[in-house]
Amino acid sequence: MSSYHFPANFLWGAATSAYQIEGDPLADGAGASIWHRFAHTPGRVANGDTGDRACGHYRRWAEDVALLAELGMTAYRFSVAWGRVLPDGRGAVNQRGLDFYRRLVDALVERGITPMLTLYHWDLPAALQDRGGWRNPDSPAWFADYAQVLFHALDDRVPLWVTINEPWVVTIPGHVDGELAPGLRDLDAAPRVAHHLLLAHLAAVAAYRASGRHQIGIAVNLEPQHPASAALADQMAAQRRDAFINRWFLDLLLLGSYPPEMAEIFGAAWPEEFTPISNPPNPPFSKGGESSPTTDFIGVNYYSRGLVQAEPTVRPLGARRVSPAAEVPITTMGWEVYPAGLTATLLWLRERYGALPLYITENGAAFADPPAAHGVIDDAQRVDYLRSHLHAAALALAQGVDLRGYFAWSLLDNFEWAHGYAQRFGLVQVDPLTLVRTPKRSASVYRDVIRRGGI
Ligand code: IFM
Repeated sequence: MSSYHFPANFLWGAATSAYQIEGDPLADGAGASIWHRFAHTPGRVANGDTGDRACGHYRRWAEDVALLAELGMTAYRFSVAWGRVLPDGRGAVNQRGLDFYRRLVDALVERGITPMLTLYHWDLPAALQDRGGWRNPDSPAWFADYAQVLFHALDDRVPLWVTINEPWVVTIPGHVDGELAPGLRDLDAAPRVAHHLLLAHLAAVAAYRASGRHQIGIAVNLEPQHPASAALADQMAAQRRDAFINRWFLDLLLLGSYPPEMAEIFGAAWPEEFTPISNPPNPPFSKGGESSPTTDFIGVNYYSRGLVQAEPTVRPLGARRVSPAAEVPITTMGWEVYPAGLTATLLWLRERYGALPLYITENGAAFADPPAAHGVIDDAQRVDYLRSHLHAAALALAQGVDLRGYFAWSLLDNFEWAHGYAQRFGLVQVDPLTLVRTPKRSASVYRDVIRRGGI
């Protein structure tokens, strides 16, 4: 394919999340989140970095909206910090926190930029963690109550809602590996944490169906899993990892039961009653449809593929992801640049779950950018990554996949969780001292793609 025109109403955007960019996490009466607590615990985040300042977006939001407009973006995906709106996670609304998001949404709409609002991008209010967090069976109801505050305040201007970002990451790095907040190592809790996240999504969708006027979906991290060798053990490991990462959440939402591999993966820790789901009672899950009662769209966060090797000592999967061969391009996160996996993922989603609308809600790469030369940060590797993945998306569109938008991760260099500020995903550089924003060459390449509506 030498050139391709995307559909006229295709959304072109960039994505961010609250804790990663906002800074001032306790301003104006906000309650602390688990990420605030985690980052302030010595040894949890590289270099002792925290989100206290981040990109200063909480004060510079108007400048960032102007930047989105200058780059020609037609959409912007951001998340709301639950604790700004409900400092204790439940109960009284903090009007000043809510007003911050009202102003942001108003400014986006004024500029003709479609807001896509993520309700939960990992920053649970610490007060709820003190009640067990996502391990607590009440957590879906907490989430639905919080979601309704936002629906009520913003649904007239926000047409696209995402409930939860990457429930797998919340569950495994957050509750099993201890790498991300809340930093637990509680393997036995993982199936229930995941289940509560799914019930939280369903509860928010049910609330939205009662009052909302637009579209609501979920964003999942997906990557094809390939065996590292032809050995049968590696092939079986890749299949288990496919269930674990790609199918755990979507099978339940769209097919009505967990993948059979889950019981094998978790062994005694897998609750018997989870297969099939009993709550909600028998919703009309239907494979092959263009709509689903459980989600209006699927948000795809795609970065790379997994190369999988059997490794019985790694719990719970009995497998690990291995590094790609030395000659393939990799990012500074150690992730292989593998655009073909994006096309494959989009086609796989349609094949397995039906023709639901899809958005690429995150796609991007961390590289060590060169210093500016003659005023230009020539992030050539990110430019290649962007181009090749847009091409991969176009290949899926050309095969009839209902892909409706692309959100680059990320608008700004930001707080990359346990890596602190060391990993840079931005189309726009943020000077760590002055917070001055400088668009990189990838930003101008993206602007040209948007202007042309194609590649
Ligand atoms: O920065 C994260 C984001 O918060 C969730 N998806 C993956 C990105 C890169 O690691």
